[in-house]
Order: sequence, then C-alpha cells, then structure tokens
Amino acid sequence: MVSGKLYTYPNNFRAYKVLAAAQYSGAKVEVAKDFVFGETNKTDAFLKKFPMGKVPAFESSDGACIAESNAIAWYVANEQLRGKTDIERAQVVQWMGFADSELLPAVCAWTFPMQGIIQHNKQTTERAKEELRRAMAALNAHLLTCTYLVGERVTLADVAVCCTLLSAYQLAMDPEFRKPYGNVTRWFNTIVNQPQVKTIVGEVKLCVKTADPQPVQGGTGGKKDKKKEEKKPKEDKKKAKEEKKPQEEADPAEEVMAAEPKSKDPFAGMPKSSWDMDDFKRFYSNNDEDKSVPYFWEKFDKENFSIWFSEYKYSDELGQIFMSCNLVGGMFQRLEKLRKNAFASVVVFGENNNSSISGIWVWRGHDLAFELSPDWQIDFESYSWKKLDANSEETKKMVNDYFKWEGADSKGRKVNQGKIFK
Ligand SMILES: N[C@@H](CCC(=O)N[C@@H](CS)C(=O)NCC(=O)O)C(=O)O
Repeated sequence: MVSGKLYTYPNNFRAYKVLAAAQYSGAKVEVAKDFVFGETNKTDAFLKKFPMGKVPAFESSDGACIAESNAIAWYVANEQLRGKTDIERAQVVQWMGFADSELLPAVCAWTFPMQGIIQHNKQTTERAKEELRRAMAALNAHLLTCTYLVGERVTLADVAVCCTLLSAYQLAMDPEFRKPYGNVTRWFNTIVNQPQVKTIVGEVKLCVKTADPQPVQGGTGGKKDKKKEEKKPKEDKKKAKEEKKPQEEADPAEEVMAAEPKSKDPFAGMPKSSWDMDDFKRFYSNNDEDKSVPYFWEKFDKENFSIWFSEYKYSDELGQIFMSCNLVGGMFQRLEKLRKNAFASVVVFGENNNSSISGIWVWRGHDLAFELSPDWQIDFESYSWKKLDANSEETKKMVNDYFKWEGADSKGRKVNQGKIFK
C-alpha cells in the first residue's frame, strides 16, 4: 500500500488531483501539517529532496521523493485510475497533458486576476477566454458520446481535467459562457460529485456571475485599493512572479528589482531582548499548543515586544475560502522581511461566501510594525489593528485560541483554517 506525506498549501488544485486519486486507491496520503508555502519549500532540506522547490511534492514512507502533481497522482492511483490497457493508459496521459497545456494556461490567465494573484489585463483575459473556448469545444465534442474521458469509469484523466477546470467553473465561466459546452458541464458535475472527489474539493457551486478582478496586493477588490495598487507596481510584479505567471513573459523590471540593494533592517536600532523568538517558533512547530502556549507566556518579553489583534475590514467582500487563504498567504509573502522579528497566527473563520479573517500578531517594539518599512505597507491598511494588554486575562485567552486555531469569530463563525507567520 502506497503511503507518504504530501507537501502543499491548502486548496491547491494540483494537490487535489493527488488527494482525490488517493481516495480512489486507498493510498495513505497525509498532508504535511507544518508546511508554510514560500518558506518550507525554500529550505535546504526541502530543496535537497525536491530541487525545484515546488509543491505539491510527495515523500513516500520508504523515502522516495516525487515532484510534479501528475506523477504523484499516478503513483498514488490504482489500476482503474491509470487505465486498464496500454491504449487507455496512453489516453489518460493524453488528457493529463491536455489539462496542463491546453486548459491550465488559459484558466490561470483568466482566473488569477480574480484571485488577486496577477494584475488584470484585458487583452490577456480575452485571449485566455478564446483559448479556453477552443479547448472546451474539443472536450465537448469528445463528451458528446462518452460519460468519462477514457473508458467506462473515472480515470486520472477525469480527475486531472476536472481539477484544472475547477477555478474556471467556480469563478469565471458564467452560464452564458458555458452554454455551448453542455456536455462538459454535465461531465464536470458528475466528477465533482463523485464522493472520492467531493470529499477533497468540497461542494462546488458553478459560477453565476464572472468574478471581478481583485487588486494584486491582497486587498478588497473594491475601489478603495486603487491608489495602493498604482503606488506599488513593484510588489505586483514580485507577487506575480512568485505565483508563476502563466502567460506573461519575463519582465526586465524584475531583474532590476533582484539587483536592488538589500534595504536596512528596520529593527536594527531597537534594544536587544532576552526573548529568543526563533526558539519559540521552533518550539511552537515541534510541540502541541498545550505546551507551546504556556512556553510563549513563560518566555515572552513584554518590555520589548507587543501583541496585536488584527481583523480584515472587508469580510463582506470575501468569497471562496481559498481566496481568503490566498489573501493571507499573499500578505505573509509580502512581509518576508518582517519574519525575523514577528510571529502571527491568522485564522480564516466560516465557509465560502461567509467568512472573516483575523489574527494575533506579536512583534518587536510597541508601535505598528508596518510603518517601519515601505515594503510592509501594502496589506496592513485592509486590516484593523488593536494593541492588546499583555497582562490581561482576555489577551491570554485570545492568544490561546488563535495559537490553537480554536473558537469562533465575533459572528460565531467557526475556525476554517489557520496560517502561521513565523
Ligand atoms: N508542474 C508542476 C507545477 C508546480 C508548481 O508550479 N507549483 C507552484 C505552486 S502551485 C509552486 O510551488 N511554486 C513555488 C515556486 O515556484 O517557487 C506540478 O504540476 O506539480
């Protein structure tokens, strides 16, 4: 029986292929708990196993390391999913290639701006829609006479194509766009409602209205972010690069950015502290919160560090949970240089179309840290910030709940998932 650990961030459609395949085959695939995108996958230990530093990545119980989501999905699958004959297996590979080459670039180019991952560009969007129409027409013709893409049962072909189309069906392709592709939509509904797929991707609601592009900075999607968006073109590019822009070419400005001198540590002038924050971070990663929360309070240096509660201001504009998670993940990435002097647990509460984001932050000094560096001013205005009294019982309870990802938000929404900035 195949078993092992999958490294991924939450709601990664590439990881869905692997996890759904494991549901069919019974392979034991455990998602690595402490994985932090942009951090864990850049460590020497990770790069030694997976030199490209990309996820999903799989480490089997007997030590084999596999990168590339399709290869991992193949490895954890069973005979039904891989195809029973050589011709079926070839067709499965064909559709997996089709998903990556014909669908994925168009889906990403169209939906990434809606998720605030890359900047919206009308021309790129129109080209992506056109490419998607062509691929959807080919799929539609194939599915006129077939229930599944290959053979008479679900295979990896269905899983891969379906997962690749997921964000397009959820965010972009409204009923009018979908109209000519009724066979594809019927097939898509069949696949996402397979119990083995549904348990991984959750309830899928088809797009009613094409989502609007969102500001890249992890803002609100509203006009209020326009100014910031214009002010920070460099970060837009950086973020877009990190997310591996599907259709954009290397931008010389990015090379210029890479060559920019490193800015001075904004905390350099602050007094030394007896608290070794890295030690706490290690302790937190390696122990249950029953131990790490008391450890925090035992070591925490009230003189030189402060504790803050932050809340995303525009929760009524949050849509899909994975977009809320992207918002938090994007903010963490943009605060890279703050990591050395800060720790945070940020929680997404609720469910799709009814969620909120809030968190507990701890950093060096007693003022709002984001004002110390121009690099850190992209996201923080989208949040309210309240400094907490480190001596109060109320603060202790909040820290406890947030560090443990327990409890509910002010509207009673339960914890959906948390992210740690460390
Ligand atoms: N072809 C690869 C693509 C993997 C990939 O691009 N992963 C992205 C996240 S979805 C990543 O890890 N990017 C990190 C980086 O480029 O440093 C697959 O299907 O697994």
